[in-house]
Amino acid sequence: MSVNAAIVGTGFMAWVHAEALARIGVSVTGMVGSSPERAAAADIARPYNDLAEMLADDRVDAVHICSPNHLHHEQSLAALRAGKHVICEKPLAMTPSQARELCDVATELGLVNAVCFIQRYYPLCQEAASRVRAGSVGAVRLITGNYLQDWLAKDTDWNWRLDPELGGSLRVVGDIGSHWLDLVSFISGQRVEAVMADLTTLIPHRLRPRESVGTFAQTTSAREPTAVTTEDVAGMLLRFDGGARGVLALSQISPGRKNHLSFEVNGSEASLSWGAENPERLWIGHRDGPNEIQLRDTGDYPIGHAQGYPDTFKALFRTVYAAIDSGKSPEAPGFPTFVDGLEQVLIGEAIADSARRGQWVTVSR
Ligand code: SOE
Repeated sequence: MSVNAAIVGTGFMAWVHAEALARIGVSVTGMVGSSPERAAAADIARPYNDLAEMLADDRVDAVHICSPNHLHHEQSLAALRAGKHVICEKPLAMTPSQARELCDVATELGLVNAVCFIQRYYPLCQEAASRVRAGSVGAVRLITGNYLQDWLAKDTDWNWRLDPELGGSLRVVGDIGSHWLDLVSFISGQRVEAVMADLTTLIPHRLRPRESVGTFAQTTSAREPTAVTTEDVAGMLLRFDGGARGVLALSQISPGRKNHLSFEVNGSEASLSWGAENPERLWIGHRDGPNEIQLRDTGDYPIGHAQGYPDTFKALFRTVYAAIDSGKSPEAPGFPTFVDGLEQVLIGEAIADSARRGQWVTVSR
């Protein structure tokens, strides 16, 4: 491809983005971290001295924002204003007004914008969405599921996401709940209208390492006791605008659950169930007649040759870079955009408000 990318961030996500870009043939001109030394140590691409130097590089068509959450708004805005297309990790921003500003600026400048809600790009999630659209599931009535992880299950586990200044005041909701909520809206075609949420910090004190620790990583660095305010678990009831009801559980402290996103959609005619840790199978349930298991048979690899998490980034970036190659944002982008990023920030606000007040809250759009 004749377009070039650059990456902001040096952690797990920066590495995932760089690998997916290489796989679709987009070259990376360089990367920027919190310091040139950190960027050099990450050894993913040539380090720039700072964001300004990256944005002044005319070879860069698109910027990938893979930094800690509190920087997403400022860095995305700077990239858009420098005329770059932007692919941002979630959450798009820390507040609705920041997220709205990014949507407005991207639209005004006609630049391609995307948020990495990559779960949509598992082929069987695309299949589930097509089945709902085609009517074979009937009217969607109930959507249940969870997103459970265990990488923060011990009081010695630490990552910048635990610090509200860097990760935001919502943790499991913003970090993993947003993926689930985006996915089930994509599949069902229904938006979350109202929430009743319960957020709990079950490990209120952690032993924070003095040195920073990467996502899913461990350290032996010296530690100091630190109070934690962001939620370890979340439970919620959901009302969708097409009439469906939902029940969701989220956790980053569930031993044995590494990256366990799963959903079940019950429609008037059939049910669909899928999980990201076993992504090659879609369960299709029937009231009359035998239930079915559909094996993935679309995507890059032939059936029986497992595809997974890294392939979702490849599939997302392929559609985003087709738009970037054309030079402007499509009228109806088929990929998740800043508008979808804003949507999750707004739902997050309603979830936080509901948990605070102990009552149902309507998502305010
Ligand atoms: C950590 O919880 C994390 O890397 C998330 O930030 C990602 O969005 C998710 O895809 C995997 O887990």
